[in-house]
Amino acid sequence: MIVMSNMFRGNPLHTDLQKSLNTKNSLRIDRSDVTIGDKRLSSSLDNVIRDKVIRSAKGLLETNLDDLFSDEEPKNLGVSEPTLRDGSKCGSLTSDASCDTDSDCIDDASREQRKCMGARRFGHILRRVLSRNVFPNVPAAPGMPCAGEDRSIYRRGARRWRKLYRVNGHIFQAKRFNRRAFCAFCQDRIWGLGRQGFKCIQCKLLVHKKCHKLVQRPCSSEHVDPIEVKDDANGEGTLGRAASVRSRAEELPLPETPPAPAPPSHDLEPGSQRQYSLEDFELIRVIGRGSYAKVLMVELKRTRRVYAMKVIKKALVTDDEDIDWVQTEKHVFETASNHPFLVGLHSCFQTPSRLFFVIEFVRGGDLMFHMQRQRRLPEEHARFYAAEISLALHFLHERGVIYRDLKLDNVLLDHEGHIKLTDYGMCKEGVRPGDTTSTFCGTPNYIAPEILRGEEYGFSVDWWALGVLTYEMLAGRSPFDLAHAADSPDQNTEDYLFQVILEKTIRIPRSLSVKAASVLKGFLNKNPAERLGCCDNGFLDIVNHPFFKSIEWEMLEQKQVVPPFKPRLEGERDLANFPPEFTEEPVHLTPDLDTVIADIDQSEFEGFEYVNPLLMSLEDCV
Ligand code: C58
Repeated sequence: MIVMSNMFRGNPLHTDLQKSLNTKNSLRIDRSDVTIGDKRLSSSLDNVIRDKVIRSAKGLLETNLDDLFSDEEPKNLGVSEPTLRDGSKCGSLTSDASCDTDSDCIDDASREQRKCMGARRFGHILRRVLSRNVFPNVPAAPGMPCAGEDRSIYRRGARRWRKLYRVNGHIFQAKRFNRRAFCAFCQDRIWGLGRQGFKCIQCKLLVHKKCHKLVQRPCSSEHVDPIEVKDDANGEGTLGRAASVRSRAEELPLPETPPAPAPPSHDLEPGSQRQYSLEDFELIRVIGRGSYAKVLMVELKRTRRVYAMKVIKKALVTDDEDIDWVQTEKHVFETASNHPFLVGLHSCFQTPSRLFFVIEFVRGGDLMFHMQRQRRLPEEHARFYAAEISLALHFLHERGVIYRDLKLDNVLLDHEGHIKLTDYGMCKEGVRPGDTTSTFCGTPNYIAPEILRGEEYGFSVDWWALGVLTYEMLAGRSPFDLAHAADSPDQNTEDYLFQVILEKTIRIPRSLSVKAASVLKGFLNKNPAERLGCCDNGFLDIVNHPFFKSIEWEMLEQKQVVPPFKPRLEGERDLANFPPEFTEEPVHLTPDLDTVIADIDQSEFEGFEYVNPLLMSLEDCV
């Protein structure tokens, strides 16, 4: 199944720019059932790409992640000057949204008629500290826990979603191996990333996923020393994996033992932790849509504070791998918390048909919206955004996460003009330096050549995407601009775009400085081994690149550098910076259908509920 968020936005004022910046469908291919939107991949890509894509897709399963929250306290620091030159209000935009289900779909005509959102009043009370980070305390350094932060909360629940498979008395659980491990059945190494092997939770026997049903040796229920040895320098595989064939016939999901009781919270009396539910929120607007998710702007009724709410239909995530990505999303929220340039999570809850992530709200809109109004950015501005994004990416990479969906729409601006990345739904976690993965996913315009070539890839794909995004900021169009191909049906396809990404020499506009041209060439090197940020010195090569010479990286990470542009926000609920294309989309959620719910195994989602305890205690104070 390939998943994609067809989110086209078009601003009639800048149609060419729009066309050029667009091509923004996030896609993911799981297993061999490959379609892009309503197109079968086989008819959409040439054979070579198709075969590679399918090979990649068969290999590994996905994980995903998602969003966070934010806040909107007007901070009177007197730091940023408004620099918006264009005072015009937003125009109508088009969206080619591929709906998560038909019931939530809106038709093309109504999409095209979307207008600007009106201004609304924010009824929040927010503390200064929260406008910086997710938690009310400032961590010693980005990524460090805040005082009183209980990190185990992120893992609660997520663990319980693992399925168990019973064979011959063994109870196998899919597992990711950090060390070299060998299959007790076929003796071969258990290769690859992701949950490539199974481990019996009783006797600890390790086997390939593909071998687990063939295991003859019964489970002794006694601990058998697993064949697991320390990794060595050459530990990474160059051989392809055999496609693991999955059959559900003998898989018996078992109830798992309940998780250990949560350690006491520092902020609350035990048992006083409140859960949220849909009734606690007023749904204000649809603000975004992806293949798996719809994103709403909501207000917590009790505090009148505003959040982004990512809504996922359970029916879309009911197989193992998809559940994995929901887990990954939660894990990445954990990783992302306390980093100034990544959105944070407020809470999670569910209804019979849906999962809800309540995310800190970042109210300055996204870079796509700002680019649509500015056409192209001065180098100084692009440098600032590229540098903050680099810090966010580097932070994720250091923690084993490939972001995989960097694009203008996912770069949000807070009220001061600092960036925050949102949508962890495409992330891959558990990646060590030198590790690679092979899932075909991303947003077409930003997909790195190594993904298209079906190669194994690592963090390099994020630096490529940063190259594409920086090019867009500086040139006002995509480096793979298909605007001129618009009238030729052959050239207006995803296949053609992929061919261009793979083969076309990227032309840098002459108007750009030598340093800007050099940084773009560095990031947009089609060979990941030579790409800026991917060589021996890694991130240091970016830090030391002449284009970033004026950046004071430490100050930047502390949010001590004044952003070049401050979103103009009239009131606390000013929506003028938001993309208008969803304005007329009904904000309600369709009623749960018994027939749909009957097919959902609710046990898969046990433990999804979560409340960020520090945020909640904060709410209690206000
Ligand atoms: C913004 N591109 S996660 C709208 N879309 C989204 N906004 C936010 N998170 C997400 N504060 C999305 C999407 C996700 C996955 C599916 C695709 C869309 C978000 C998170 C936190 C604000 C937004 C544009 C926008 C930015 C700000 C306000 C309104 C719209």
